[in-house]
Amino acid sequence: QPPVGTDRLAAEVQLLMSTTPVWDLHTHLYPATFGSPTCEPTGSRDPNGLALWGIDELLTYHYLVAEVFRVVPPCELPYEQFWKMSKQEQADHIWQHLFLDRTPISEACRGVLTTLERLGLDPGERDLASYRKWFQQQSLDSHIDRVMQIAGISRITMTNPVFDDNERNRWLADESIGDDPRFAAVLRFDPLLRDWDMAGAKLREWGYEVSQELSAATIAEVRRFIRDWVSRIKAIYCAVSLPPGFRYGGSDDLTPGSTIFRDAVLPTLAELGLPMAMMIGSELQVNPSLGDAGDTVGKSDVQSVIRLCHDFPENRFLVTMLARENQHELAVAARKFGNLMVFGCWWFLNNPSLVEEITRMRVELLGTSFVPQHSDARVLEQLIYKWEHSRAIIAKVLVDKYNDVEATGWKINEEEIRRDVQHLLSGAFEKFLAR
Ligand code: RAT
Ligand code: ZN
Repeated sequence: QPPVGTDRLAAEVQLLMSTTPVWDLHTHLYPATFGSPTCEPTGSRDPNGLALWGIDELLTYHYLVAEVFRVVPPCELPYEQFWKMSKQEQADHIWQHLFLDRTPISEACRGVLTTLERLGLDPGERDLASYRKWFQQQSLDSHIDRVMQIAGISRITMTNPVFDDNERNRWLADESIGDDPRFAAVLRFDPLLRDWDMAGAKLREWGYEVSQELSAATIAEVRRFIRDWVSRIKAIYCAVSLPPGFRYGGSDDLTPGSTIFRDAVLPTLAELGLPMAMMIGSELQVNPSLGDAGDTVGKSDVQSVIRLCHDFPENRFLVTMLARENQHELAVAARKFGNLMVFGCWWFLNNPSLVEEITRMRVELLGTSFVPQHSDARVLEQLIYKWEHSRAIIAKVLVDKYNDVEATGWKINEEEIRRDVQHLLSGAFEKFLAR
């Protein structure tokens, strides 16, 4: 293969980056079998359904809820009043104040516009009624195919919180609910590590013989619970989100969360050969009136991650952190431990300036041995903008890095670019899973 020149190199990278399929390793999306609160053309609708899609869901995304309360403060529209409004009224309110009365330049606002445009609608028309009409004509199942095709997604990884009654009951009622090959399941069990009092009580209710004290018998039952659910949902990994204050102090750490992690969760996952994902740094509900939008970020402890990677060489850890301040230390930790896979620019970091800074730094420290991004999409069509925006930045960083290398006389051919892009967008994750 002939080496590619600088302009061709940029064009080649951009093309491959925008056409290579992505395996999205963390979303909050679901197949149609989980029901949807958005009305189908058939008229069917599940008010508690978990599969979110459509323009009203896009506009009421919690990132935009937080933004609208900055411009229409609660003294003008009390929180309770907003939450009492119908989804469509909330969407109208957000459209009016964030898109019409102001210029929609925040990343979450811009995302809605990119999404509309890629779906073939014209954001320039600013015609919410016509967008609604278009969405009303789509049926979810085939719309999923279309969105995945536009966004270039090969597989969507769900988040399946087993302590959520709505979700758990759906799995119990229908064993095949997760069988859609476009989606992969992930067992999420935050309360096990964050709130043992609550989690223990629930496990007892569900027929596991656990006591509040973490006796050997209790640990064995927690292991059984994890095994049962991993197998029921066919989880490809297990996951928790942890607060900035999360600490793992090694074998002497007897706090309930650490004991369960060390004695129940990690040995079970090692036995099952599944990675453990830790998303660290979300301080929950600092403003509960905002609902899902009420969480914030705090600085976390990378040393605890290092201790876990060191003490559990048989386990694999997928880790992302929410604070910008933790990113460098986490990337350095990944240089020390092959069982640590750094992934994504999570939530408040998923903004172009930060994605660029973080991706650049990670490439400089880790080459291509990390997973640059996940979407965290909660509403199906967000896959489109989250991936389009991120792919453009990852491409930009790669072009710069390739140019630096080519300046030495080392030439990079198209096959090698293809290999790197494929690795960044799906291969690194796939290989880590299969290890
Ligand atoms: O990004 C988000 O939408 C957050 O609300 C959380 O869901 C976070 O990503 C998580 O998985 O806990
Ligand atoms: Zn998430």
